[in-house]
Amino acid sequence: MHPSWRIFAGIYGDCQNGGFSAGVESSKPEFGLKVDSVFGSVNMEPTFACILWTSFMNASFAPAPMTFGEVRHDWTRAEITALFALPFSDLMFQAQSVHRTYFNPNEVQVSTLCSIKTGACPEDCAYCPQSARYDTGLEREKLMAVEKVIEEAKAAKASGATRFCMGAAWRSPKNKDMPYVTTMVQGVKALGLETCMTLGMLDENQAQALADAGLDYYNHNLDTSPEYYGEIITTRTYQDRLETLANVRKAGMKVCCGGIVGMGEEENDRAGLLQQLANMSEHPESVPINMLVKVGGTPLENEADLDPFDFVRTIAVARILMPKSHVRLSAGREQMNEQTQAMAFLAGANSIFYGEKLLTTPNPEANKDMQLFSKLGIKPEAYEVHEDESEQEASIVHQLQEAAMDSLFYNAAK
Ligand code: SAM
Ligand code: DTB
Ligand code: SF4
Repeated sequence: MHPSWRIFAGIYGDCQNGGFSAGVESSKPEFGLKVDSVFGSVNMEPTFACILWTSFMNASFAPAPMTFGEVRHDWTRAEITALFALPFSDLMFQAQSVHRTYFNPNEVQVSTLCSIKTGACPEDCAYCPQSARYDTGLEREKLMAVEKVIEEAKAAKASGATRFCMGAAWRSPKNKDMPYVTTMVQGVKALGLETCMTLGMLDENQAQALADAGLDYYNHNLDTSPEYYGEIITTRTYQDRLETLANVRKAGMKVCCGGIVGMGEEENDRAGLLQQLANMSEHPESVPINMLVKVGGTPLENEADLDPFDFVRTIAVARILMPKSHVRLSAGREQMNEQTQAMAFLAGANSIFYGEKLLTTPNPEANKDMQLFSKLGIKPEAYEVHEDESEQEASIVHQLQEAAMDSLFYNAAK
């Protein structure tokens, strides 16, 4: 047969003439369709034939309807591994679809970090420049004075941040530290900023004290998969971390929890970390995905670079698994080019740390970030209005409406 001939077997519908036929057809595009043999045909009212034909086509040939953005807590490792294994474009398409279900894709939440207590940490986290066990050349500092923290928060607000994250190099806060940190929370909150702290492990009372002071978010990362965890930290367990997270939830604060990639782990470990996060009974509201910042003197200083595509894949899978969470393109941006960061936003990242320093290592300069936002048409996400503030706003709107009505009546009376 001439190669341009095509053969089909099946059922043919003809809406115009109200008929169906079953059979084999062969076609040659240049000459139009030619039905070679018809096994049987039915004739009916054209509109009915059309409805029947459309339903048949939808049922048989339309791709299964995809549901994007279902919030689940029962992800299996195999499902997550399968997402990681998707062709890059398919993964990005799914992540984008989920992202657009819940978020404006052109808005990114902006947080600023402040190290309120630097260095000399007793823990042995292999990635961390602040561990007292590694000689990283970092100067240790005492707990920052409350007034100084408030000054830093004011500067962060002035430069456009909406959340102020205070971090301390502690295994856990001492009870004598609590009055200072709770005063910091109150002071920063009074500026109209969202507050976040990361102080290490918390017991129930400490979590409650922070919640009572008005702390919005507590950051405590799982860092990696349960299987790989022991390669990175030995001084506290995975279970310790889960308990702190449970105490944070119980106290009513929002959870900021994520991890680090590029620590020599395998893709299965990245899947394992995301599985732990996604199967929590409530997803963390904020999920920081950090690219390891390799710091001289730490055990991971010579770790091989993670391929940027694998980093972006991790963001995309996090977005699919936790559709309503803010996924943060966290540490490591200083070492990333603009194109990788743009891909991370395309993959569903919608939060960053903004300002020239993370806790102790460099972050891109503010104006560089603003240029990137402008090139990509991204706007900083506005700080969500809280209930009491929305009441205030509603009352302002009401007053404005009343004023408008008054002037109408005034004019009418003239
Ligand atoms: N000491 C507290 C704790 O560990 O919970 C709070 C501060 S600690 C620096 C907060 C998080 O920063 C860590 O859990 C880790 O995920 C991240 N981090 C620390 N050093 C990092 C590095 N070199 N690269 C990327 N992320 C890092
Ligand atoms: C998080 O996940 N990343 C931030 C924040 N939570 C506290 C810290 C990144 C620290 C990077 C290394 C440093 O600057 O010391
Ligand atoms: Fe200490 Fe936190 Fe660094 Fe671990 S990550 S060494 S707990 S400051």
